[in-house]
Amino acid sequence: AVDVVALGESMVTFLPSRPGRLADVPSFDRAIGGAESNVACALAAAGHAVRWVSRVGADGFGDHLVETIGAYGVDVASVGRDAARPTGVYFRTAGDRATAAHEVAYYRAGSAASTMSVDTVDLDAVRAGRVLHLTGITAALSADCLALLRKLMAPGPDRPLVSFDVNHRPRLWTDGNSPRVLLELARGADLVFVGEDEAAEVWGLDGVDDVRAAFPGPEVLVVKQGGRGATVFHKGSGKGSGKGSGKGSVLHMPAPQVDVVAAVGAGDAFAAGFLSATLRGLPMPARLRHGHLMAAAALTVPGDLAVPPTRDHADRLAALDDRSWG
Ligand code: KDG
Repeated sequence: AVDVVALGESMVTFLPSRPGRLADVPSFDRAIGGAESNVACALAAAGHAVRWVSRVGADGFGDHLVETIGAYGVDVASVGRDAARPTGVYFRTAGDRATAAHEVAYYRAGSAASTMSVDTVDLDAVRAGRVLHLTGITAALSADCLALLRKLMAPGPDRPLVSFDVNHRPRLWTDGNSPRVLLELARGADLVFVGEDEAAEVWGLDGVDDVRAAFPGPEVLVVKQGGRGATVFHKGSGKGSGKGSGKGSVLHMPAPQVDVVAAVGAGDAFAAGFLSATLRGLPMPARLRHGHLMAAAALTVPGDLAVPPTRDHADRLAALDDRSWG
């Protein structure tokens, strides 16, 4: 049985060999990126049965993605190959240490993954897990990709629990539709991850209570607050959250303070830690702690995808007493 299916575009990522403007960086190191496969790899490393569904080109970069993600133990058998379109790639700078701002140059328009659709993707393979993890990035790739998300999220008996990370990528939204589309998609999910800053940027929402008011539907809503931690709103009716208590709850969990090397990928790692703990039926405080621990691992490496702590290691860290958690 598959625990989690993650669907989305992955790219070969080029990380700068030294800090500075994109215009000045002389060489780049190859790595991999892709929000959904980052989640899949971290979940597989934590011992879960995970499938990644996507499309890549019939090219060397496509081979590299499939082989690297497969080597994490992720099932890549449902990844389609497109002989006519390339695998997307992207370059980024190291970013400013103080502001974490970095430059990104995507080469992904017309990529193989942008042709994911209800016709090119095996819908049964996508719906086969207990959880289906999706993000707002896919909604921005093409009209076909958006239609695919809508189909997968449509209520029905074969819909798995849908986990949705808003993942607003302003550079991908050139049509001004992101506030409307991302709101619609996030409202339809069972479990939503969103950054407090992101919610302010996309919808002008101010603070965690405003965010909850905008998303009354999802059973579990996680608002990530950067170095300040995260707040989870839980309706407690059962679906998507392990055992239902029948009572709503709100819980804030501070994050461990780390020296940030690169913030990219931390949100994906957080989602993986939270989902892993959810699948294991751990209580809400432990879900948040596992999210923070995975995020800390990603924050402290240059690439998008960190080597996460093992499950045992994460359990030991999550069990540290409350004072260590700030
Ligand atoms: O969340 C990290 C991702 O943003 C990164 O790995 C690349 O998928 C990516 C994107 O679309 O920006």
